[in-house]
Amino acid sequence: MPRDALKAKILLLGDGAVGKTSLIRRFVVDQYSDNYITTIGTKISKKDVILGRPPHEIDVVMQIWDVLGQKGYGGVHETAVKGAQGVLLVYDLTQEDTRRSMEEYWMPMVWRLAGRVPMVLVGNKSDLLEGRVHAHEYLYYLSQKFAAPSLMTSAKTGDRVDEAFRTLAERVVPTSRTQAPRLELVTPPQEPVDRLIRVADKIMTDFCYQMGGVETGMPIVKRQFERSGVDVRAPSEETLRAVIDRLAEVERDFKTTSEIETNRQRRTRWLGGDELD
Ligand code: G3D
Ligand code: MG
Repeated sequence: MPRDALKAKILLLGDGAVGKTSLIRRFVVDQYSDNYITTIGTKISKKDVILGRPPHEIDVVMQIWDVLGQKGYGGVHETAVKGAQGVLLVYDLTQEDTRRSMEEYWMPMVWRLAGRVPMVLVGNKSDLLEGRVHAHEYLYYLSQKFAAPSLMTSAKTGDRVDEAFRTLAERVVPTSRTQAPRLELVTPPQEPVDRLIRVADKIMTDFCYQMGGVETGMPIVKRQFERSGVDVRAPSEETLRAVIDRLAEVERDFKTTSEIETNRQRRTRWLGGDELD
C-alpha cells in the first residue's frame, strides 16, 4: 500500500564557505566538487528519505533550501526562513568566527522568523580537523546550550552527512503539523548593513515577489546576477544598474510595458538611496 509522504521544508544556514552547498550536493547526489561557486539567492533541491522500520515507515520528501550565506540579505533570508520546518545550522570547524556567527546571527534569525523549529547543529570540514577533543567538547556545549543535536560532518569524505540530514528529518516529523512560537525578545540588535547589499537584497526579493515566488523567481535572479557580474558579497553600483536592466528585459515576457517601467524605476530609486527602509 502506498504510504502518504510527508513534506518537510528544510533550510541550511551559516556563513559563506562553511560548506552548505557541498553538504547538500553530498546528501542529494552523493558527489563532492572543489569548485567553489557562491550561492546566489536560494536554490531548492529535493530528496526522499524513509524513516523508521517496516511496517512503520514514513516517507519524507525533504525540500532543501540552500540560502546565500552572506549576511545582510535580510529579505532573501526572511523569505527562506519563513515556513521552514527544520534548520541545519552549519559552521566550519576550522573557522571560529563562523561558529560565533552561527550562535549570534543565524540562530537568532531563525528564532525571530520561524520560531523554535527543530534544528541540528553541524560542524563541517571534520576532515581538516587535527585535534578533535576541543571541537568535540565545544559541539557538546552547543548541543546543551541550544537543546539541539550536534555532529561533525565532512562533505568532502561524506562522513556523517546522511546522518545529519536524517537526524533533522526525524525531529521534523513529529512537529510538522504545529507552528513553532516565534521568539522576538531574545534576538540581539541588528548590525548596520552595507547600502548596496540592501539594494541587491531588495531587488532579489522584489523580483521574486513579482514572479510569484522564490521557486520561479530565484533561478532567473541567479542567472541575471551572474550575467551582470554582481558580486553578492560586495555589489557595485554599476553591476546593480546592469542587473536592473537585465531583469527589465526578462520581464518583457511576463509584464506590461508600464509594469516593467514601474519596476525599473522603483529599483533604480533604491539604488539612488531612496525608500530603502
Ligand atoms: P557554502 O555553500 O556554505 O558557501 P561551499 O560552502 O559548499 O560552497 O564550500 C566552500 C568551500 O569549502 C569549497 O572549497 C568546498 O569545496 C569546501 N568544503 C566544503 N565542505 C568541505 C569539507 O567537508 N571538507 C573540506 N576539506 N572542504 C570542504 P573551495 O576551496 O572551492 O573554496
Ligand atoms: Mg553555497
